[in-house]
This record gives sequence, C-alpha cells and structure tokens, in this order.
Amino acid sequence: MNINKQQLADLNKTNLKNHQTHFDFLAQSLSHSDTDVNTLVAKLAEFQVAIPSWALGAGGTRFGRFSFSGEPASLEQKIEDIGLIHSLTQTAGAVSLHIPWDVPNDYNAIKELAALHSIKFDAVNSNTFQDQKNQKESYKYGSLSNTSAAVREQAIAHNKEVVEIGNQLGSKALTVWLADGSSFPGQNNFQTALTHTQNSLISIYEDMPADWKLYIEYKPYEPNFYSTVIQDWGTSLMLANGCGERAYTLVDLGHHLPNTNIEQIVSILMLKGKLGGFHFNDSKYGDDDLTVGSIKPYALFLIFNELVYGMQNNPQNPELGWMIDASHNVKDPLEDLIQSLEAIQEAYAKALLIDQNALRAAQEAHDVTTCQELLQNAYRTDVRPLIREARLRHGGALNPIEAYRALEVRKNLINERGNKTVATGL
Ligand code: PSV
Ligand code: MN
Repeated sequence: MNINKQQLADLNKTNLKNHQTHFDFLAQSLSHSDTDVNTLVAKLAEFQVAIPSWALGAGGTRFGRFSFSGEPASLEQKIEDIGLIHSLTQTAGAVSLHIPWDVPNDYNAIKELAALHSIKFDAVNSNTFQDQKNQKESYKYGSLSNTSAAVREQAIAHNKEVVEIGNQLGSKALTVWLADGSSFPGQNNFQTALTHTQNSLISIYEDMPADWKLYIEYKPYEPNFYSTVIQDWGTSLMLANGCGERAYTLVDLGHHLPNTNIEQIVSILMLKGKLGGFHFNDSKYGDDDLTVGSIKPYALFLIFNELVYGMQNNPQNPELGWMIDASHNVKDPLEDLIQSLEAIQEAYAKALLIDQNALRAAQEAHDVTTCQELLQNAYRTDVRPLIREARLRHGGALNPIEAYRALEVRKNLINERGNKTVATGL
C-alpha cells in the first residue's frame, strides 16, 4: 500500500481551518518573544528519526507474543511500512536495521525501494545476544566479553560483517548492544570481562571505514540480572574513549535504573563530545519499551532541553543518530510509532521554546523560581500547531492517526499480506 500526497491533502481539508486558527493564535502568542515561528517549523521539519526495522511487528514478552495481522514478512515490506509512516508524519525518514534479522537479499533493490520512500539507512545494529542457526560458538555466556577467544572472535567477525552490510547501504554507524554479564555473584570476573570487551571493541572499531562511528549502548540489567558488562554511561564512555575519536555512547531511555537523571547524563556526554546516538522509548519500571512520552513526557522535555542546549553550544559533539527503540504488544505498531514520533516532536518543539538567555541569567542570579517558570512556561505551551504546520508544509497529514484510520491502512495491509505474517525481530 502507498499513500499519496493528494489523498492526504484531501483528508487535511477537513482540519485545515481549525489548524489555521490554532497556528495563527500560537504564532501571535510567540511573536512577543524572540522565537521566530517559521524557524521553529523548519527545525521540526528537518528533525528525522530512524524507525527500527525490528519494531514493525508485535514485540512480545517472554510470556507470549500476540501477533498483529498484516505484519511485514520481509525487509521490503518493513521499508514499505516505514514509507507509510513517513508519508503521514514526514518525520520518519530513516531506518535502523538489525542484523541478522534484516539482511537485504538484493542491495540495489532495497536501496531503490528506500529511496523511493525517501528513507535513509541509519545506524546498523549487531546481534550477539542470540544464537543463530548454524552458528559455531554459542553466546550463552557472553559474546565480546566471553572467556573463550573463539567466541569473542566469532562475535567480532559478526560485527565486522554488519559494518560491511551497512556500508553497502550507506549507513555510517554501528550500534553495539551487549547482553553480556552474569546472573550470579562469582559467575564472572568483572575485570576480565571488561578487558575482553574493550579489546573486542577496539578490533571492531579499527576495522570500520574512516567515516563510520561506533555507538556503544549501555543497560543496567536484563537479560542478566546480577551484572552487565556495559552497565552504565560511565562504562560506555570509558570503552568509547578506549576505542578512539569516532566511538560514542548511545543513550537508550529505557536503560536506566528508576529515577536516574538522564538529562544530566545527556548534558555531560555532549560537553565531552561523546554522545553519539539515542534510542527513544518510555518506561515505568525497567526497559519497558513503551510508546515515547506515554509515561514521563516531562522527563523527555527536560532531556530535550539538554539536547537543544548541547546542539547549540557543543560543537565538539557530532550530529546525533536519533532512533526509536520500542516494542509493541497491545497497540498497532504503526499507530504506536506515529504516537512516538509525535511525542518526540512535541518535546523537541517545547525545548526550542525555552528562552535560553533568560534561563542563563536566572541561573546566574540564583533565581530558582524564574528558572522553573521559564522551563514550565515552555512545557505548558501547546506546540502541536507547529508540528502540524511542519507536516502540512511537507505534504504530510495534519492528524496522522486520523488519516491512518481513515485510509484503513491496517485493513489494506492485511488484504495484501494476510493475517498470519510474522515480522522478524524481538
Ligand atoms: C536492548 O534492550 C536494546 O535496547 C538494544 O538496542 C537492542 O538492539 C534492542 O533493544 C533490541 O530490541
Ligand atoms: Mn536500545
């Protein structure tokens, strides 16, 4: 199924007058500040987030998986799904592939298909947390950190192969997330595991093309429950520094213990020029992989405040790789991703509204009350007309969920693909 601009323009007609009223009102309210509304709209339109190839079907939990009908059964169909989301939102102009779940059969054909949908290839993800069919060594007791040199070599070789695959598609970054760790005290020697990991990462890093970046993802627990080798941002940063200039930390919002101040982590990493990528999701308890902004939208806004500050003040930090990393169990994955994109845009737009100069002045003057007022005035602004305007100017839908339903996308996908298809991924 394809959605064309005319279909969306027709659907937009119903909401256009209402949108114009809201947009004009917001533009008028913002005209008293330094904020130029057209610059804001342009920044929102520019902001593109990669969709993970593994999140277009049902995620499932370790207790079960309830399939969604019409799931994409191939990489081609996954790209088509992202194309649908991108047509509606104009924000999903990239895909992040997980290997070997999504190895292309025909590189040129996949590249052509992605280009047709204006989709770029973002970071590629390696997978040494599962054993694959016909794999010689097992990752049961770790991969890049394993005590066995043969296992480490196999995991290193896999990462190198992922880079080769990504390179053929135009990706420029490799994301490494390791499940490595231990479930019981005494099971691992922490120092040996970290040393092996560092050496393995260096070997992967040194083999990467000169214009590639390495993103090192951290996570405190799961699937191991006593220790994880790359458990936090400090460990990730240490490993990135050990690899070299083009190695960075990747922050996945779900990979923190409850109440961790993620915005501070983001800020410090950007100061050090070491924040490489981002995995968006939301959570109540652990790595819940819920829709972005569904549980803690204010925390997301505070994170974006630091990101915006960093993007404006830290030229030492590279452009970031923005990705969603969520799992869909009860909502239609495409609707869920559309909601996530909207939440990301909303947090970004609100952060852009913060009067940074006034905030700096209030901080200098120790005027704590004004600091809070400045943040919360921005947070309480309904920025949705800006996001809608950005979509409208680029041929997207004023209301993507409404359009998705009006066009009966899921029904069409089921008609095309059937009820029983299962997408690769977690
Ligand atoms: C691990 O929990 C993780 O966040 C990593 O990014 C994986 O690649 C992804 O989830 C798999 O869903
Ligand atoms: Mn992740």
